[in-house]
Amino acid sequence: MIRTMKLALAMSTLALVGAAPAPAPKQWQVQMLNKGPDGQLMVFSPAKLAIAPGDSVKFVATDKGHNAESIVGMIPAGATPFKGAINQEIVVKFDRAGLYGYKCLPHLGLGMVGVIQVGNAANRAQLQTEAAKLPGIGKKRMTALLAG
Ligand SMILES: [Cu+2]
Repeated sequence: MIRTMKLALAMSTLALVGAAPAPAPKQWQVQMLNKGPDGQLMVFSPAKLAIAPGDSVKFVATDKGHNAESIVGMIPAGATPFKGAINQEIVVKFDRAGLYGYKCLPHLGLGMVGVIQVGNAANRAQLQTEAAKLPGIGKKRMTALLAG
């Protein structure tokens, strides 16, 4: 009888551990800068960020004259595009897994691009194809960000 009760207690303890909730969603920050910590001009910092599905990212208008918007063809299938206005801080919630390529509209050709990886990177090949179509330094930096 006592042995049975001990077993039942052990099993209920295991059930509690198994039911532990997923970690709470996080809010990350990406700064929009005229000059990055490494001296590069017109950057998102960090330019590459890995987060979990359900997390959100705040694009902070640290310097003026920038925005953050997803690039057509560079988000996972079924994901919602996002577009902030110039000088506007936006918070974007990422529910769908995959890679998201984004840009600052005025400075795309100067290389102001970034990548958010939400969970897996299953759509990497598609983004690499699209990156090759970007102008100027945007193409160069995006290709490097997607290299793995
Ligand atoms: Cu910009």
